[in-house]
Amino acid sequence: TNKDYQWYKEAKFAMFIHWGLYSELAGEYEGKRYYGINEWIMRRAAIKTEDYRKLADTFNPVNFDAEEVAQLAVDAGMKYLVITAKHHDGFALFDSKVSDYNITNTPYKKDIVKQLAKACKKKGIRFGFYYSQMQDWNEKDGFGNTWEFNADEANVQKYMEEKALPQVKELVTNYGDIGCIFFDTPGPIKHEQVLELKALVDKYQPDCLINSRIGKGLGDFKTLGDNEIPSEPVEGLWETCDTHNNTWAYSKLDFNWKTPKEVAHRLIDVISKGGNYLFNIGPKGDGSVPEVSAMILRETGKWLKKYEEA
Ligand code: FUL
Repeated sequence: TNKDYQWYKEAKFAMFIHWGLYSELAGEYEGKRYYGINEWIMRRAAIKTEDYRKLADTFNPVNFDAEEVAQLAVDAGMKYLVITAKHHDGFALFDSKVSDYNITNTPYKKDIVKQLAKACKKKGIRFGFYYSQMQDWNEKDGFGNTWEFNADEANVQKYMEEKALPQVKELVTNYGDIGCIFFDTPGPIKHEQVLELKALVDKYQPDCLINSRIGKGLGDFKTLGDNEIPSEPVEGLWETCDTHNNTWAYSKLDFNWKTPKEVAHRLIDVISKGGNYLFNIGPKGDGSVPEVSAMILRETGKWLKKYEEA
């Protein structure tokens, strides 16, 4: 890449945040428990769009404090933060004119992406977002909702033109400098579709770094597999995304936390092989960061400080 990537090379440690309507369900739907990745609960429980959308009527994360979250990242020694602006469920955590399926149409109303972008700027760390460019289970033309829509009839190009591209445009034009974008699950994306998406980002944010999950090998840096730590050094710019238990989004059923020592160990492992470590937390439906996640981050930060002083 010929973009300014020096900051990314030096960053080493970053915060990933998976947060959305699924956080409200926290691993349980209609009395049934779904262990494992909770951000996939809509698919795993085959919830119809009409029913899943009802979660927006009660989503009211009054305990969310953007500055506190950004401060937590700073305290841990992290240099950038990436939040799920729109995950596979299709719900936008930002004020979108493109689709009314967004945070402003919840009791909470306030733009979460805007608050976090501002808080990161204030605290001196870079801001980035996650955007699911192909999978959108809320749209019949999006990719992935096979339990309700007929995949053969989906017009993914239409979905790209009417939702993904215009929403990404909103994200790269309304929120100041975007350090990086984490696209995900490109699936059946076509070469031309990747080029169009990339051109859009490059036009408005020429230095914004795009990850490899945009598809077709066209990213500026490589995101390895989920929770993957390579056994050997990797060439070029890359990151490992890693979560602190067995889910990215909050689940009340998951207590399989990594200890601060394990997190520090994984961080060092990744850094020593030349990568960045994007460590994930999942705020609860009410917006608060689970106490254990906060503890892990603070303890890891303390450990790093000691190491720097030595
Ligand atoms: C995956 C997604 O499908 C997961 O839900 C999560 O967002 C992870 C980081 O990427 O492929």
